Amino acid sequence: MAFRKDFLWGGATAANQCEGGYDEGGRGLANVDVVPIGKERFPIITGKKKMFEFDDAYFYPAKQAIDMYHRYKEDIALFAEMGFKTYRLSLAWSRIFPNGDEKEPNEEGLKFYEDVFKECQKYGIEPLVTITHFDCPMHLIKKYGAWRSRKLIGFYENLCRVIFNRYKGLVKYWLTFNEINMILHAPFMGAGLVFEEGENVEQIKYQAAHHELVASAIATKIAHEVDSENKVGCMLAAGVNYPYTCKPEDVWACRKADRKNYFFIDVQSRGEYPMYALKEMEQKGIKLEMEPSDLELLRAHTVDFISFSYYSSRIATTDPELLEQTAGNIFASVKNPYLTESEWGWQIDPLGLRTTMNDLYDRYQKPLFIVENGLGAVDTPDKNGYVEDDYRIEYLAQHIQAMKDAVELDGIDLLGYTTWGCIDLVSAGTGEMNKRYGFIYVDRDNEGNGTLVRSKKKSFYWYKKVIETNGEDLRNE
Ligand code: P53
Repeated sequence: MAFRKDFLWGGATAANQCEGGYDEGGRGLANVDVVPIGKERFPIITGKKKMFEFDDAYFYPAKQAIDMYHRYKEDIALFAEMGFKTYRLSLAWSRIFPNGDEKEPNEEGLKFYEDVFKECQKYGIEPLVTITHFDCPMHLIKKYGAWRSRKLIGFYENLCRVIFNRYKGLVKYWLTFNEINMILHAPFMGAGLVFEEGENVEQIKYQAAHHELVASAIATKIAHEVDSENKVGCMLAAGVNYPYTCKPEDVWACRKADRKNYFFIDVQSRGEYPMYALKEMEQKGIKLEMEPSDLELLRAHTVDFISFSYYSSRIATTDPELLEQTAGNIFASVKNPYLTESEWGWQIDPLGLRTTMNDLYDRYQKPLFIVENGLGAVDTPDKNGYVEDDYRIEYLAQHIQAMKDAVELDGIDLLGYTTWGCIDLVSAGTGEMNKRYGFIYVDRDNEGNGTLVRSKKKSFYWYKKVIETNGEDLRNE
């Protein structure tokens, strides 16, 4: 058998993409609420255009999302029916600290997640909790400039202290920051950063990243102190880079592109800034402000496991024409002529998952956890809400086969696998509802119309069987 007996099969969601209830239970506003669907979304999530309030001219899909705030019992029951061993979800920071800088937490917010975890416990589902999945309270953005400010470390620390104590015994798997490298690619969505004309954007991003890295180390420290059972992971938007050609310059560009991402995990897992990063910052004139204890904290409190999302491999090139074509994408994505792609142009590369896993395992020698993987596609339900999503089954089966190879043939220690958007939810990149990843269909469209009724897709029954056989039977009947 390829996978360990206690392999954690499941699915993943994020608070802002599924909960809705944005102004209920005393919740405060966050960056992830004020990002509309439409062509303004990209300049906003990348911090180029400021939007700090709702504007009636736009539609904000996160306000209601799929209303999981009110329907979580029904949804968790469906996850249990599929046999989930784990459910990855995130906390909305602004439910627990509506402004972010209060001394005392909001009891209603804390109670909400306690109820969710108890619901999971009822079915023997182990929660895997992302402490922040892109969200930052708006008040912290307006008053302190979000993660630009060192003060955020203290506010995040308060959040961690509260949740680790409150959920002791209910939760033991924690991720500190979702896709921590997203701060470089979508800095407003990822870390609440916006930039003024003429500012040194790189300096600000790396300083903010330093604050997150220190905050992550502190979180790890407290988690271990509060409960020795706690396991803390980092989380990377992963996807190995390939050189576009074997031209040495392309190979070098590829090495640099991988390092740009691995840099974060080098700090979180090895406990120190890698020399190549320090040198590059020096050359770019980036000067990090640090407190004397920072490096010691980073060294002493490294993560227990390495988690990551994987959707696709990437391509690195030095060809100016090709580079031109990729401007305006969150991740540069030159087309790989050997791969097919999704309806959103994301290239499909199961073997790339095995390569990525090997890269990470060679580099860190810590257990891996795949916490996001899946296919965003248009689904066409019949009148009962049933979707014949063979394309999704095929994508997932190929990726599970690749991870099986990585475990069985390469000897990688893999803790679990949670598919992204196990129930249809709002897309982070585009704000669309029609870009669906789920085993469970949700009746809602891009404009917010629909009954929100849930129904099972073909992949629901398929994934149930995959879990039942611990990944042995991947056939699509
Ligand atoms: P959507 C871009 C590239 C890689 C991962 O993405 C990304 C993104 C952001 O779009 O984010 C992760 O919804 C993220 C999830 C997100 C998921 O990938 O744009 O952790 O919040 O929904 C899929 O199709």
